[in-house]
Amino acid sequence: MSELKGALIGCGFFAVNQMHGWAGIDGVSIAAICDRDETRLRDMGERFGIERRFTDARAMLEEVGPDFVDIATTAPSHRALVELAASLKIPVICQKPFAPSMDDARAMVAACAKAGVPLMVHENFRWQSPIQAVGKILKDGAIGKAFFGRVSFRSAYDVYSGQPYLAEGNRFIIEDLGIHALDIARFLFGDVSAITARTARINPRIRGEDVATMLLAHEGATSVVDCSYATKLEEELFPQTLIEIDGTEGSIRLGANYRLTVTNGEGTRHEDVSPPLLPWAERPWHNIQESVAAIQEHWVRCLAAGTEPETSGADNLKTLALVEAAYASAADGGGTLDPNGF
Ligand code: NAD
Ligand code: 89V
Repeated sequence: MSELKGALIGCGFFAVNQMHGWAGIDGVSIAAICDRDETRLRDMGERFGIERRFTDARAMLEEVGPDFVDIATTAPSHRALVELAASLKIPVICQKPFAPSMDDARAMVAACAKAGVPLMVHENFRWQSPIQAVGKILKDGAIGKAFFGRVSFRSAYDVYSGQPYLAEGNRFIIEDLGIHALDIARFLFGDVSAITARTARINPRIRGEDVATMLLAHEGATSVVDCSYATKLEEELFPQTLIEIDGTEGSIRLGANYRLTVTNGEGTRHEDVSPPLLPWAERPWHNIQESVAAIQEHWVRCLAAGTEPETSGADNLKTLALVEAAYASAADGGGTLDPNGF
């Protein structure tokens, strides 16, 4: 099979993980990179030995003609870049948050559908191996039918030094981090018919909300999705997502430090489901880094098989609608809203 030739746009803070992830997948190479910032472009090119460097995305895509493009820029640039890729019939991966508005997100999905090119949102948290382990136990029926769930991410880690833009926007935690937790809730419990949300800003040095508590109605189950960057704990757990599920026949807990507990009619068992530390990864980011490699492998498999990625653009519209509905609910003092109307 000939090598899959990729191109990457955006050589910032997170793209380094994406470059490492691609380097670890047999049969894929990144042929060219692009960033408007020449220093970042040069640094990334030197670090990964990429000679073909561009400051203009169109020039890169037209000259290089990649088999796919990986967009690692922040949300305001996504629509123009995804539509550019679609116009050139290049399959495209786009980082989360997919778009700053539902209109932009729908336009990107429509552009790729019209062009007949695959579109995957890099919504990687559900690909963390501890979360996949929880999903498999649930799907296998070990605790019967889930009727309650909690997806929780609470931390006081300084995310602002690596990603200064997180402190600057009117929106913060739901859009940046809650979006992952909401997607995990969809992954585990299915789509959502109602949501209510409350938010707070605890850290006075940032602009947006850094705490959010959301209540979701799924078919047959209720879940709580809560996230905070203002929670000072005895042990800092960044960036672990903790999960609780109660089912008709038992329960699952993904606790601190990846301790999995499953209780059902057979008793209770414990398992350490720590993610592997990939050779290029660094604690504490290694669970996220592992999920980057996992979602990229999923993309390569889907491209080869001609199947739709789990977190396709169309699928991600539902996660993004939860984000929009959560902000609308919080602005309304916690009213209950149907995300399908967003
Ligand atoms: P960043 O600001 O550090 O990097 C973005 C880069 O894109 C910058 O270097 C900028 O110059 C470049 N860029 C922007 N528009 C461009 C354009 N039109 N053409 C060429 N280059 C352009 O941002 P970051 O922290 O790396 O985050 C990037 C995205 O990744 C964000 O959407 C963020 O939410 C997401 N992210 C995802 C995860 C995850 O686990 N999935 C983790 C962190 C960040
Ligand atoms: O995954 C993310 O989107 C990151 C972080 C984990 C820091 O919130 O921005």
